[in-house]
Amino acid sequence: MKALYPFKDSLFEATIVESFGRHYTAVLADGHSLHARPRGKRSDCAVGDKVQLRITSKNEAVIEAIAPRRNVLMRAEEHRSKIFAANVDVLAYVVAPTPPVHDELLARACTAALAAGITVWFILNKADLTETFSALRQRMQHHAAANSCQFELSTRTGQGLEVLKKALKGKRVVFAGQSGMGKSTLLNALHPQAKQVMGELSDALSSGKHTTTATRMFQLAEETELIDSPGFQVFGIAHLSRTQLERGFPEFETYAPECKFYNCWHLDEPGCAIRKAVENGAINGIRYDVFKRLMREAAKRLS
Ligand SMILES: Nc1nc2c(ncn2[C@@H]2O[C@H](COP(=O)(O)OP(=O)(O)OP(=O)(O)O)[C@@H](O)[C@H]2O)c(=O)[nH]1
Ligand SMILES: [Mg+2]
Ligand SMILES: [Zn+2]
Repeated sequence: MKALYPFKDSLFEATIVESFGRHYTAVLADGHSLHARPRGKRSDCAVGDKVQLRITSKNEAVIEAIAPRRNVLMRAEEHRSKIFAANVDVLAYVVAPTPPVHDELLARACTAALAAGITVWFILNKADLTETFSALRQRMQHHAAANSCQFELSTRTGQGLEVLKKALKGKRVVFAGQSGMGKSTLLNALHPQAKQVMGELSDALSSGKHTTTATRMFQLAEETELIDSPGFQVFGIAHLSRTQLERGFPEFETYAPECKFYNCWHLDEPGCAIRKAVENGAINGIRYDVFKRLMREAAKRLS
């Protein structure tokens, strides 16, 4: 670090590797890490961002600028928004037989990713819970249209980890999902130096608290980066347009052109081909129910 101090007030390129509220950790090209804070009140910087830093003291820097992004994975409620990560290749949505999967939360997060052009994978963890795992597999089939790849594994037994590792090669992947699914445990299994704190399931569920509170990126290999993120209980998608929202339901695309009205919202309109596809089982009813809730929410916001 000493070597940098004489460069006080010079500008450096860096990557944000950790965020916790308005606190960030940034890493310079030579591997040095610094505590970085945004200039002014804004804190719209995220893990994965390339930034320009002004070094202010030995371990401190101010974020002067954020480089243009390829994409962002974010959520937005009415009055606040949160960027999980920037410039990512894949959202790996982690589920398990326990705690129970929340279908709407899953659909919301995947819709946000797909709308941003980010590929979605499903990670079905805790395969060692053999009695309940097949029910999970069945449930996840409903959402099959939203993902491009599905992995079954157990961080406890190590089953399936090698297959996932191969797929991760060369990608920047965000592990996200509800609390208690085993994201941090998986990160530790893939990257033993990660040392992410893991929670007791009972704690996570009864207190509503999340074990992981900061978003952190780990380098697995030269071009492979894994991001652990805090579990969530809400996932607002107020930032998405109607068209973006529809991108979260790619299985509708085949049928939508047959709707009677060109501008069909697929809600109560007569002659809706999506509703018909739900009735005859071609589109999953749970997914359609979630879609309706998201569309009604969007209709209120956009009207
Ligand atoms: N049976 C079983 N339990 C697992 C497995 N992986 C993780 N767990 C357990 O699941 C619990 C939650 O794990 P975490 O890794 O803290 O979960 P998380 O998704 O990071 O949770 P948050 O940080 O709160 O979002 C812990 O008690 C783990 O031991 C697995 O493969 N099998
Ligand atoms: Mg965690
Ligand atoms: Zn329609």
